[in-house]
Amino acid sequence: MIQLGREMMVRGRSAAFAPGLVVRSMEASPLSLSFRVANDAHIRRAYGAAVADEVVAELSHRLFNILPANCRIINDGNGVFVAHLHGDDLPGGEVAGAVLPVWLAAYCAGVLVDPVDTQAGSLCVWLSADWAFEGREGEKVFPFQGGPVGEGKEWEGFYRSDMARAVEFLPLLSQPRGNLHSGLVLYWQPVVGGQGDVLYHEALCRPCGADGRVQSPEPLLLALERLGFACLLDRHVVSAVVDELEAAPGVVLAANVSAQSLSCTHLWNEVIERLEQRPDIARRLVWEITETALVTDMNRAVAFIARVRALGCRIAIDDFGVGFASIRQLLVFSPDIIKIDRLFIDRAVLGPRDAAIFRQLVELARSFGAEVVAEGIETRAQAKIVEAAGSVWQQGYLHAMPSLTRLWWQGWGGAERLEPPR
Ligand code: G
Ligand code: MN
Repeated sequence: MIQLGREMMVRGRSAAFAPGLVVRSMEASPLSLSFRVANDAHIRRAYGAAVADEVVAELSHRLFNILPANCRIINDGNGVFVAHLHGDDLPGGEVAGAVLPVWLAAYCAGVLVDPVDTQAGSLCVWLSADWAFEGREGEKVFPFQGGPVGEGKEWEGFYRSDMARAVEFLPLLSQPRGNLHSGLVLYWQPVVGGQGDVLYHEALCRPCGADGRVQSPEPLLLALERLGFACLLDRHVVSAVVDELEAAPGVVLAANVSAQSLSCTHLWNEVIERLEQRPDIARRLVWEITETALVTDMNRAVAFIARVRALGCRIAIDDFGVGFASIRQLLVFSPDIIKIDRLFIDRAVLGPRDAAIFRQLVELARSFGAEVVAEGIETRAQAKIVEAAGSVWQQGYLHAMPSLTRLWWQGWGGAERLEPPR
């Protein structure tokens, strides 16, 4: 039996929700905080209803323990629970409007990196929230960016294995950045020009296990994207890159960000604030947008890009030509830099037809007024084809392997190369 020091209100699934609680009729409360387990349907499908109910019960208790003593928490079923708060010490309407979204977003992000223990093992839970103050509805906070529950029997197994990865990795992100145990190390690889000049250095994250072994990032990144959880990793990397920019005046650095993460507006508050305070750093930061996942909320993504651009940041479209990086995306995002996926230079050396396709892609990218980068240059023959296309930047093993060494500390590519944003 769950022991609680205070009264809680229960409705609907009350018996399973929290046995032993007092059930009373509701009166109107001035402030209500409504939480939704955004991946409730996913958990229900992959682990069963009992586990999904356990998640709601555990999260309600966590919330109950930090809210004022007179709060009441109602289980609305289907992963929704609502905290009702009374009392004279509640913030006024204006204060609530300013403070609550920030607090709620931080709380929901904190829950995601603090897995919930259930009979099926630990699970990472995406909480979305909204609030109402004296009948006035507040905004939705921490909207979910993941896809719907998949079809087919195999989906459950895939979801469980993605979840196992997230449970192992996401808690590491609550460690301070720069801490070796934060689960990630950054490798660096420059984007170079014909004269050995550097456009910028790209940060490439590599997960680092408890044994200290560095792994390929791809399985983890794809698992987090499928779960809809990629934005936490992306925020961690961007923050770490901003740390580097702060430490090295003059250098231009890039971080990879999944297009999925751009719609997570509240999560970026802290990063945006830092960039607002340091325009000199914002101007030296490139956001490389990768599109291995479909953008679920294009309007939010476009608004976010406009916002970071207004701060002076540059936008690059990564892996152009594959995945969801479409020509429409170029029109919408109008990037400062377009990186042509390595697939095309790999093929370009095979024959004149593929070489022509590569050249045409370069022309297309140029017509958007962007700097063009050819990715994955491994051989002299490939570099020659790129050079023939004229003023195209290059990145790849031929020029520099991704490395832990910060080449700009040794004076390579220390200068600001990029023009101020248009
Ligand atoms: O999606 P994005 O282009 O940012 O991915 C970069 C990845 O490609 C990194 O993991 C990096 O290690 C790898 N990479 C960098 N240069 C080369 C290259 O010349 N050839 C190949 N095959 N991979 C590369
Ligand atoms: Mn990239």
